[in-house]
Amino acid sequence: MYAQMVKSTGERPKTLDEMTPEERAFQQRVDADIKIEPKEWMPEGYRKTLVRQISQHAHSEIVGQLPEGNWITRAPTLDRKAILIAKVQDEAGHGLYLYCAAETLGVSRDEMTEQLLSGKAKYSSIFNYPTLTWADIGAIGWLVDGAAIMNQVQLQKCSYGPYSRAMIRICKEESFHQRQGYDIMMKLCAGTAEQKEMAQDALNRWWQPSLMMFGPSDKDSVHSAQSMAWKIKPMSNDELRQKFVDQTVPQAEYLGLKIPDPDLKWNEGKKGYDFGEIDWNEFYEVLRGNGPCNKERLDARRKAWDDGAWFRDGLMAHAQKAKARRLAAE
Ligand code: BYC
Repeated sequence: MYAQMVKSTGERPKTLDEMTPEERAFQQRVDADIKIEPKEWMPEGYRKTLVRQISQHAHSEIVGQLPEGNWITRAPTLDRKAILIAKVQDEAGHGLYLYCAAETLGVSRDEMTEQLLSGKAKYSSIFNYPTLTWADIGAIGWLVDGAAIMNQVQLQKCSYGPYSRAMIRICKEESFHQRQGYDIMMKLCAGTAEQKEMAQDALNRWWQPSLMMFGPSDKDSVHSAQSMAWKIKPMSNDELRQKFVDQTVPQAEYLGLKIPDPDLKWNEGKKGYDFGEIDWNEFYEVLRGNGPCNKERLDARRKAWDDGAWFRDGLMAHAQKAKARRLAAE
């Protein structure tokens, strides 16, 4: 019941020869980096892929408020509390821009919510892990927002106009989020031995789940080939993961923390780091609904939806009365 059950149905992209004239004209626009806008003709598969990815992205922003929201009342200072409230609020805003971008493709907000709450739609695996200490809030900002930006900077170039434009603002806010996380880690690492240990423990627990955010390895990715052909995804999962590792290792060194990977090694030939195999079994278990917090996260979202029913009903009733008054006055 708590599994994220959208069925993957990846297919090989069509060659230009196999395309209909409409599909070929569409692909040529994409290849020429002309943005696709809501009212234009698009292949049904392109529309469905975007609805899947954008709605899952939106759900991730909304569910992603929960692990950090959990620390708002326990943030160590008034400043930290104010910053964390602002960050969590930003995530809600990101969810809203993204739901709006998905709505331009003909899916309603209610349908997307139903898919999340019934477990049919996925959200990022990362949000099924618990936030055990204050250092986890630092690690989320540094690593989770860091990984998110790495992916989202590329998505600014996405071929679909509304998604690509939503990403521009989101990326600006995410970079503030990443800095606030790194700032927490810097403070902890310059503090007592216990505080530094807490920072190391958070890194130990969040490192692998952060790498999993980029999705399965390219050889196992179902959608990458088609999504890259349509320029929905400008870079592959493994390419982005590599960029993230290369960016993050020096940041960990600056903090005096050790990345929990015995196989991590600089590779002069590729001018990047080699790193150990990811525990894909754990990744797929989390996707199947068996992560440490899957049940808790979906229960929280269902409760929020049910608790808000009176408010949605009130808004609808008010809108209907206002409309009736307007019609009567005409
Ligand atoms: N978790 O063929 P693949 C944030 C699924 S939130 C769960 O490679 P694709 C923040 C994938 O959906 C930012 N599921 O797929 C918020 C597919 O299943 P379906 C979140 C995953 O789509 C609050 C199947 O595995 N960012 O920043 O080509 C606080 C096969 O994968 C995951 C986004 O959502 C995963 N990690 O590539 C702090 C970015 N990975 O749908 C921070 C937008 C894969 O067929 N999304 N799956 O059932 C994307 O860029 C792409 O969808 C992905 C996956 C790279 C994630």
